[in-house]
Amino acid sequence: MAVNHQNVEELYEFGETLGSGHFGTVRMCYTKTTRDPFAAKFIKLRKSKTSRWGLDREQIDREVNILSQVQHPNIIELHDVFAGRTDMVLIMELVSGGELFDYVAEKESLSEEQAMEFIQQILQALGYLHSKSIAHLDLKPENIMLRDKEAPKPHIKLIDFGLAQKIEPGAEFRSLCGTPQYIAPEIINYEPLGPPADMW
Ligand code: PIT
Repeated sequence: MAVNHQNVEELYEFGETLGSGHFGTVRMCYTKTTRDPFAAKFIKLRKSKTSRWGLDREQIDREVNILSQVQHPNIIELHDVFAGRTDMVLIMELVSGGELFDYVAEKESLSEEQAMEFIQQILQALGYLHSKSIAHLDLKPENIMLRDKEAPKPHIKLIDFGLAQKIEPGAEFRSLCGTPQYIAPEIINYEPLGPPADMW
């Protein structure tokens, strides 16, 4: 996907904050012309090699590259990318049902039927990513969104490809990344990683 160097505010209007994390902030946004709704992820660029804040341009480019290679009903769609001097803005498909994490936490129990529905969709997304030699490497309930939580069978969308890697078979990739509660043993042991690290 070609990176846009125009000022993002000329084309989009921004609304409420949908979420924020280590990466920056996700805000509701609309195209100025047609009022089509999207979600905008603002990522601060690291000002200097020694700064503890922000991300390197290469890191963001890797995320954008991976997102541009994937098109699947259970994976968030990247719509547009803007690069400014201090920020990058990823314009993404809007999903407004919140995190699977909150959905499960709010319910007293999840039926086996519902758990099956969710797992099936998650595995479909992972099967697709892995068929392209892409490992997500940060799979967790916070990174699994619902398109509409009121739907009888909510539709799942994987998000956050900030740690995702294309790891061709035979290539050696090691990293100490992920979220402590969910990290696969081979990551902890600093062993070669691949798509199986997503299955832990
Ligand atoms: C939404 C609504 C929302 C969060 C997101 C999208 C986030 C998406 C996302 C984040 C990433 C990434 C790809 C997509 O690589 O509350 O529609 O870090």
